[in-house]
Amino acid sequence: ITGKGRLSTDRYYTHEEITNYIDDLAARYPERVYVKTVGWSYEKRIIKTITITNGDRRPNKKVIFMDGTFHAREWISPAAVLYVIDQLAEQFDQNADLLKDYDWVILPVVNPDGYEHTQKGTLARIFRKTRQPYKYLGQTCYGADPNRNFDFHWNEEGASSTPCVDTYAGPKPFSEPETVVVRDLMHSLADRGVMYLTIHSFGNYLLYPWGWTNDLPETWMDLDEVAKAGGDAIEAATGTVYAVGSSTNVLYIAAGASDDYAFYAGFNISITMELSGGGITGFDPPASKIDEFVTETWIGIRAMAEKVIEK
Ligand code: ING
Ligand code: ZN
Repeated sequence: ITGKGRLSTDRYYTHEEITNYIDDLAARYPERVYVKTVGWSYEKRIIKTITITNGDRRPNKKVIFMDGTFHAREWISPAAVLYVIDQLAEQFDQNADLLKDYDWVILPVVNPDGYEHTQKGTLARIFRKTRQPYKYLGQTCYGADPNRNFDFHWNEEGASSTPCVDTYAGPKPFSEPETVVVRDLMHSLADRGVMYLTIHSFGNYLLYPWGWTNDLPETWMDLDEVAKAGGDAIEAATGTVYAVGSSTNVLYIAAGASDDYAFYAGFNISITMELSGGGITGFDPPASKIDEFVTETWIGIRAMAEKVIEK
């Protein structure tokens, strides 16, 4: 069902299907939905954003920026991001409050090379990083961790300098074309940007800065209030419990992540959401679970957006 018609939540989409899906939405709702090419991956796959508006064409509206698929194996991430797109674009009448003063800029697949790679078999299925090759001790290892590659306290904590490790920070900050794309988007949106959401899996966490230090930002209570609104809404609706807190305090220390960078760049609310897991590895919920997981994710995202909008 590539292209035409409603999103299917009974299977995972390829990068090409995701691209076709958002292109098709833009064609069907030209007054409210735009797709823009924002760059190319290392292997020259196209990277696009979809912007969803209410069509009033008011300039300089506030912005909620969301992305997915930083990590190749976290397949529920693009599925959840597509569901948010579906709700905002197709179920517009029920969600008009979320678009009145805000445009949503959404990048469903940050790391298309990695995502495509994970569709090439059982071993490839658990691959995390980008696909730029790096030589190390006579062998070639692929990719840097895009969520350790941002230039904010880069490689200081919770990242590796060894190319063959899953949390390889890269040879320098922004060594990966994919993170450059996200960085440039963040800076272009920062003056209008109110909330940054990045969708990972798994573990049911709502994480906020800092990831690079144990210290909390001065405005941590604002971050906590928004993240808790998301967690509370999900628990009330489904019983799933999300742990809420700073990345370092709730999960582990990690410098160079996108949420720290977005917060530093001017997004006052910046949250990493780790969705529900499934399958043997946790990264592989069966297709029969997609609908349940993306629906609960949307409940949380909607509640966080409402909290930001009411503030
Ligand atoms: N988890 C995130 C990671 O990149 C994270 C958790 C986010 C840590 C932000 C620090 C800052 O390790 C997954 N599953 O990728
Ligand atoms: Zn991740």
